[in-house]
Order: sequence, then C-alpha cells, then structure tokens
Amino acid sequence: MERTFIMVKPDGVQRGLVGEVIQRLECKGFTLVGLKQLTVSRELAESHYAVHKERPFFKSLVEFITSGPVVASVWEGDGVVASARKLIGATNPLTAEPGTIRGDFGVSIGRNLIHGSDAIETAQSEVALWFEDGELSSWKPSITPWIYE
Ligand code: 3AN
Repeated sequence: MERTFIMVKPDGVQRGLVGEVIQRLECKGFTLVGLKQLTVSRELAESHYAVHKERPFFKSLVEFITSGPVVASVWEGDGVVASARKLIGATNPLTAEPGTIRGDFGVSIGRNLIHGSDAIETAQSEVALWFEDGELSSWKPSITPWIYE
C-alpha cells in the first residue's frame, strides 16, 4: 500500500493545527501508520531539504524547521501521495485554493504550515529518513471495506 510522509511544521504546531491536519487526512479515508512530535536537528533538516540547498531561502528554512517542535507522520492509502498534496494545497498559501489546508489557514510561503512528499519515490526516502521501521504500524482499520470496493 502506498505511503506518504506528512509533517506539521513549527508554525502549524504553535497554531494548534495538528488535530485539524490529522482529522482532514483521517476523514478522507487514509490510515495513520506513524506519528511523533520532535524537535528537528540541523542535520535532519538539512537532509530533508537537501534538494533546496542552493536556493536563497535554504538557510532560513532550516532555521525555521529547527526552531520548535514539529509533528511527523506517515499515512497509507491508495494514491495517498498525490491526494495528500491536493489536501495540502499550493506552496504559496495565498494562491492555495480555499478548502485546502494552506488555503484555509496560511498567508505566507515561509510559514506554510505543513509538508507533504511530492512523489512516491520521495515519500519512500522521506519515510525512511524520519522513521525507524519499528515506529510504523501496518494495520487495517475495520472500516476499510467502507472506504475501498
Ligand atoms: P512544497 O512544500 O509545496 O513541496 P517546495 O518543496 O517547493 O514546496 O518548498 C519547500 C519549502 O520551502 C516550502 N514548504 C516553503 O516552506 C519553503 N519555500 C519554498 N519556496 C520558498 C520561497 N520562495 N521563500 C521562502 N520559503 C520557500
């Protein structure tokens, strides 16, 4: 089953949006298979955002992500990577559609509340970067037949 990595960033945690994010993904029909709150080390932040290393905002992005607790999670379900990206909305909250998490709760690109893996391969490497195997549970909620044919 497909998995994705979702992180509520320090701004989302400070603003009390952890429950809202979890609720939106749960209500959609995805299964939570891993969840933890942590303060991110510089090393982990730099690995996670390595693709943006040369971008002008890299330093401030790493500083921001390491500035306070984040809530990291892994979600499972058919098409979860692309679907979670739709639920999250565009990178810039001002252009993100209403009804998306960023569209409903954000205004600034540097404070866009949440991260979601952008592709299946990225999701696999991000899940492996953030979680040990033993921190993830494979389970099938009893409502599964009401979500999938
Ligand atoms: P997304 O999170 O929508 O996949 P990316 O991967 O382009 O967006 O960017 C990663 C993160 O870098 C964003 N979530 C945002 O916090 C930050 N970021 C992206 N572009 C900018 C920018 N122009 N200025 C400041 N921060 C940015």
